[in-house]
Amino acid sequence: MVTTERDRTADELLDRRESLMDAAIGRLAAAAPRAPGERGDLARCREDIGAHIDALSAALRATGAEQLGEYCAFTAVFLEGIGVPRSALGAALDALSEAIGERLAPARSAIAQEALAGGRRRLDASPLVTPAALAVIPAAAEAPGDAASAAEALARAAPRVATMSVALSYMRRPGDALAHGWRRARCLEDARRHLAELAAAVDLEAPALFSDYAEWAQTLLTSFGLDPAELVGHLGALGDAIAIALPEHLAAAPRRHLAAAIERLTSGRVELPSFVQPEAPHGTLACGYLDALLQGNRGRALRLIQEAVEAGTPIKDIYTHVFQPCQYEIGRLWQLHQISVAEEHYCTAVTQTVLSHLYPLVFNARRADRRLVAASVDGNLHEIGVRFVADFFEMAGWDTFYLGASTPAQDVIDEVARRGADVLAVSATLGEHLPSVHELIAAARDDGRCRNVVLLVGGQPFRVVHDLWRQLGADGSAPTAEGAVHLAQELLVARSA
Ligand code: B12
Repeated sequence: MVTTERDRTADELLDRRESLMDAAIGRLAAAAPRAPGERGDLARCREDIGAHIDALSAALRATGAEQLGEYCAFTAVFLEGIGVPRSALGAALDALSEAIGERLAPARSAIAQEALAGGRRRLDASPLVTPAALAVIPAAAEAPGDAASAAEALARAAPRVATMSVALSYMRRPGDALAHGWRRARCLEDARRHLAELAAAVDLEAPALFSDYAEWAQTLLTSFGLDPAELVGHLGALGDAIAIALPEHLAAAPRRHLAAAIERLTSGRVELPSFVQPEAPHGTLACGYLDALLQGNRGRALRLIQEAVEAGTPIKDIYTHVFQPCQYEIGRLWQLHQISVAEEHYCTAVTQTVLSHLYPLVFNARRADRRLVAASVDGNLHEIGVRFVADFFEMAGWDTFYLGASTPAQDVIDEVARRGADVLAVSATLGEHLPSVHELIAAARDDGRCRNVVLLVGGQPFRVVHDLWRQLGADGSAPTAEGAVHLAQELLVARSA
């Protein structure tokens, strides 16, 4: 690859980043002693100048002034959203240009200053960022138009769509940008997460998956005090950004999924009732156990379960009616911002310990001469659901090999072959785990050693869309561990008939 003078200038800008930031901020402070912009925050402004240098350097390597113009437009929208006038960004870019003139050799400073001036001119356009204005901006990365599917196009365009959607949202609801302040970078992260979940749902043509995710996100965000209209607005902006970034035939499906999610969010208040109810089967025990967890009293939690077992409560009932609803409730309380991540970790760890105390009872069933390998798919850190599945098979007399969280596909397959498993149980929790499930199932199908193995999938997404397993190429799914055992037995009988 040929290194041009533009590339060398781009390198030098990064090498001299710190000194350029100092020089530019010095000029700004001298011009307006109290504050550049109206933030009175020189340190923050210095960081912004660092970001401008990075953008300029990237633009010199890639598409040039147009890319920098897009960066300037988005930055101006962000800054206006938090009360910093566009003129302040212009002043910062001018100060940077002067600093470049002062610190770089003339030939290179001319290259950098010319590119900067091109981007800077974009600030004079009005309005700065609208769908129409964005439409004429060439795609920064690979054009997604030749993508094989809407999901692939969405994945490729995701970084650009995320930025565009946040800029549009803030432009339409500047009050949000103001309220978010410097936490607005979180909004970009959220947009990327929305897009990953959207791509997974689009890939499987399962709008319910994305609507379910949107409902979850709405509850989470509003528990942090955000206005419910904010997510609705952001999903709308995502749809508009997708309409701009993707050709019409590829934009249609994601836009339909977004419309369905918006419809769900706006058709009534999203309620999230407790998973632990005293009137439910074993509800009193579940309430007591949850209380012990939340009080940080693991001795009492363990005693309650041991007493229930001694009084004859079936182990399976304790799994189904105590541990599972309590784990879901812990998740709900975290989602509603009522307990911390640390409290969630504590409660989960206690339940794992209590589960281990029940193992003498779990492992004493009559043997069935069947073998199960059970694992959470690569990337899935949730291990208790699939542990339940393994334990229910164990209680049915199977020899079980429970591999735990996030297991790489090839290792799972090798283990299935090594153990001579009759059934493989794979667990996913988030929509974004589904591509890995797909890959694992496809790899198992391709491996001659797994030819006779029954492939089951399960976990939260499969509880939302009941026939999702078909699209992923599995043999079946069940919403519960108990159901998984019955299904496996049925499928094995059908196979041997
Ligand atoms: C504990 C927990 C964690 C722990 C897990 C630790 C561990 N050692 O397992 C940690 C901290 C790692 C974690 C991380 C995250 N978590 Co979490 N987590 C939970 C929590 C509170 C409990 C999970 C659990 O134990 N469930 C109990 C089991 C028994 O239920 P289950 O998994 O549904 O399994 C049953 C069935 O689904 C089925 N089943 C399961 N697998 C299989 C397989 C087969 C083959 C079959 C047939 C059936 C089957 O049978 C099981 C038994 O009946 C849940 C709450 C919830 N609702 O589950 C949130 C929850 C799942 N987590 C959530 C989130 C958002 C996250 C994070 C993204 C948070 C973050 N920002 O980092 C990360 C993602 C990590 C990742 N990459 O996977 C959300 C997901 C929301 C969503 N729809 O997107 C939830 C729902 C919390 C909430 N209410 O907001 N989490």
